[in-house]
Amino acid sequence: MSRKKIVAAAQMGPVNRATSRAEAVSRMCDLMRQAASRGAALIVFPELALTTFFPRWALKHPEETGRYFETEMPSPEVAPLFATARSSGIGFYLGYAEATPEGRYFNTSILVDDTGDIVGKYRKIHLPGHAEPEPWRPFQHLEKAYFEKGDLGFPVYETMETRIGMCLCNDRRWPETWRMLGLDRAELVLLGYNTPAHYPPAPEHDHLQYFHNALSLQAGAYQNGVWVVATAKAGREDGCDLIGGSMIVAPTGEIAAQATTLGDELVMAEIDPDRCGEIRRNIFDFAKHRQPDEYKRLSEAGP
Ligand code: CDT
Repeated sequence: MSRKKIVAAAQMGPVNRATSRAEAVSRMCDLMRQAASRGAALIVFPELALTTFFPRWALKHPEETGRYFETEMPSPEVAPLFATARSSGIGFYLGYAEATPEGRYFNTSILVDDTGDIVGKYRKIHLPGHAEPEPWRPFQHLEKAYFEKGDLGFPVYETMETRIGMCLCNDRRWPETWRMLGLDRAELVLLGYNTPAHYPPAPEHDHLQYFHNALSLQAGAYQNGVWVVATAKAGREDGCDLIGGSMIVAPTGEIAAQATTLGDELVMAEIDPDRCGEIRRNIFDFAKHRQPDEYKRLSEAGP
């Protein structure tokens, strides 16, 4: 039986500090309804989709950052997203800031199936930026201050007839992320991102931000034979420009669909999980061609 399905990247324009969660969720429900009406089975929202990208400010943690974290999922404000998913019969990926009952803080994504049940969770492992405020920067990137490194590894979930893995933003730049998911036979990798157009430590690379996004996604897809749905929060958010470029990538590394704006926009394509075999039975047949004995340094501390 065919496992083909239509998937959607729900790119979002800015969610400013002054934007309420209810407004953000209402925009997300609109995107979800539109995607479902166009036949989508699964929709992918950005990293930290419910709020502004608050690590760009030096705030007292958790006193001032607390308002950006979710202590329950779904909260009453986020519940309409689950209700819309259930009534539309569409699954979703959502990135948000998670505060646990024990007072731990993670940059998290969840996978919700087409009946509205949470079936998977990922906590971001590659936290970029810095742990202390750096006043010389035009904006901060304090993920290392506000979040703990994820403690769930790189799980792959079998749901909606597909093996689905997740990651978040900076994770996509690391080949280890993709290989961990590939080794666990993921067929579809979902990810959300917030990528500033300006990178203060190396501004000479600013013009490469879209290229490096596509390069990472296409290489990760091809080298592991997986489909990818990658979704940006884009545009000028609280004065900081975020790249767009949300896309769906095939296991061959080809871009199947791509955003053309910096606002709320659906990027959709039909995917066939069975096509992963085109790569995995051939050039990247891991069982036949990988040489793990030669890769031992990969699990040691570097450089
Ligand atoms: N959110 C996130 O991980 N953003 C980073 C920005 C560059 S590192 C400061 C990214 O890899 O896109």
